Order: sequence, then C-alpha cells, then structure tokens
Amino acid sequence: MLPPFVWSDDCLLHEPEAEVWVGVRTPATELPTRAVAIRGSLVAAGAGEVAAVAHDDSALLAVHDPALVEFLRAAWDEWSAASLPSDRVVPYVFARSELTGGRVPAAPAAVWARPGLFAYDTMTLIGPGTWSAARAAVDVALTAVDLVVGGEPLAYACCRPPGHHVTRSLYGGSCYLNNSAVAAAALLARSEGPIAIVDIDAHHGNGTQELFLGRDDVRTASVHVDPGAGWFPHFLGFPAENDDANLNLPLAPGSRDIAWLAAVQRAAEFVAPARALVVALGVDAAAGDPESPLEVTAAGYREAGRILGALGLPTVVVQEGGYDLATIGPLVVETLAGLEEGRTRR
Ligand code: SP5
Ligand code: ZN
Repeated sequence: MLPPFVWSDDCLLHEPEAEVWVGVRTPATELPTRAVAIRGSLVAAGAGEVAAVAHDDSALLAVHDPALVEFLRAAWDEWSAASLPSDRVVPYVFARSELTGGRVPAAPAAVWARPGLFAYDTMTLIGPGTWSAARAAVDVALTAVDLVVGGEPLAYACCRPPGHHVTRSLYGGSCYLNNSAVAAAALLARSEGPIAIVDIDAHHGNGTQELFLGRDDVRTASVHVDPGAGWFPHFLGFPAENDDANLNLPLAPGSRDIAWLAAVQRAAEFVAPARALVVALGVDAAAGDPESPLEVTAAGYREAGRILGALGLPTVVVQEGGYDLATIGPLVVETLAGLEEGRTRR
C-alpha cells in the first residue's frame, strides 16, 4: 500500500544543463529524468497519481521575499533579451550585505548583475523553463497539502526542482523555491500547529532552517552529511545552530544505516509534539548517489519511513535531492512504504 502522489508535467520544464563549480561548467545532476524515474517506480508499485492543482501565491509569499519571487519569474526573459554570451542565468558578482555596509544594494542597471542580488552560489542556473517548473513544484507540494488537510493521512509531492536550500530571499543548491517550507506554511495556515519539518536529504536543509529560525510554531530537524567534513552547504548545518525548535544532526561521511537511523530516530523524537509533519525527502544519502557519501541502503530508507510513520502525524512528503537515476525511484517507494507501515503498525 502506497500513498497518493501528486504530479505536474511542468516540473520537467527546468533544464539546468550545467552547474558552474570552481569556475568550470560541469554537467547538471538535477535533471528532469529524476522525476520521470520516480514516477515510473511509483506507478509500477501501484501508487495512485493526482494531478497538481494551481494555487495562488499566498503560501509562497508566506515564506519568500516577493523580490525573490519576482526576480525568478522574470529572470530568464530579461536575460535572454539582453543577448548575453551564456544560455543560462548565472551570477558573477554578489551583493553581500557586508559589501554595502548593511544598506540595501542599488537596483543594478545591468541585467547580468541582477542574479547577484538573489543567488548565493554559481551552481544553480536559470533557463527558459526554470520558473514554470519551480512554480509547478510549489503547486505539487500544495496539492499534497490539500490531500492531507482533506483527510489523507499521507501524501507525496513528486516534484522538482528541489527547494530546501532556499532561504527567504536567496536561491542556491539546485533549488529556487522552498517547496517543503511552503507546504509547512500552508499546513500551518490550515490545520492545528505546531508543524514539524524533518529533512533527511543528504545535505543540510539550510534554507528551511533559516526560514523558520526563532519560530515556536515550526520545528525543524535535519539529518545530513557533516558540512565540517567539507560538504555543501559548507557554512551551515552544525549543532551550534540548534535551539528549542531546530535540531541539526550532522553525520560523518560513510556513516551507513545504523548511525543514520539513530539520527532519524532523534529527529523524530524532537518533532514528536507537532500536530502535522513535512518530510523533506532527499534520497541522496543512499549508497551510490554521486552527491553524498552517507552510504545508506534501501532497507535503511524503508526503516526511516517506519520511524517517521510511527509518529502517527498527518504527513506531507516533499521530494528534495537524489541523483542516482537507477535507484531514486525504488528508494522513494521504499520510504513511502515504510511510512505506511510505521503509521499502521504503531
Ligand atoms: C537539493 C540538493 O540535494 N542539493 C544539493 C546541492 C549540492 N551541490 C553541491 C555540489 C558540490 C560540487 N559537486 C561537484 C559536481 C559538479 N557537477
Ligand atoms: Zn541533497
């Protein structure tokens, strides 16, 4: 038995093609075929598909700066009209707050300077379909929220591009809009709080952490590879950021199932007082994923599902990372099956 999953073809329109890493244009890993692969596994396993429904911007603007949203909406059109030598929007100069002594930076006249107001890395390129796909991913997440608010105990948002690295005003880490955070905001607006977000993507959910910092109505927990061992997002994801409503559980590279599941268990205990749950489901902690070294197995993902399912909370699962096209579909199916098992066997 699997939960319903929400889908939009528009999520396939984002084709980043490349990531600029250490100044070199390398092939993109966050590809449209990721979502196609996951959907294929879900359908083969008998999960029911629900078409995404368009939602207005209210939940989106509850988490993001309108200036970021407007930039992303217009970025490709402005860039392509400027006849620049790059076929993707990419920053080259960054409007750091220290650069302007904390003052609001001037609105740059040059189109090619504008990404530096909103991007925090060079890896997250914008092309012709990026806005449509990122906005569709929000609709997929919000449609999954609709299902859960409507009485489904569990629903899965099969969306991309991912979102958990996006803060209120800054995009990066292959993410443009924070789908998981938008889902949490929508749940908070439409059901009893507090809400919890448990992020089991291999990378720290830095955007989500910063979005809900200091809030007592949204608890955040993230299990991820130790940024102190040299991993993205490098500057965040440490226990020093923990407080009553935020728990970072960094793990050493090569941690494998037992240590990873112990951290997932701690995250589950931390969020247990919540009334509804968002799972930011990255399957890039799995062995064989090209973007992380955590070496978790498919059985480990199923057990993580059981642990989180045993909380017995209404749960929206939102897809984040996972880059091994051969295994991401089965990993998502295992996790969702584990969530169902945990919920029904507790
Ligand atoms: C959502 C998500 O999982 N985002 C993770 C983004 C991490 N990207 C960091 C990339 C670090 C450099 N990797 C080299 C690959 C060059 N193509
Ligand atoms: Zn990740």
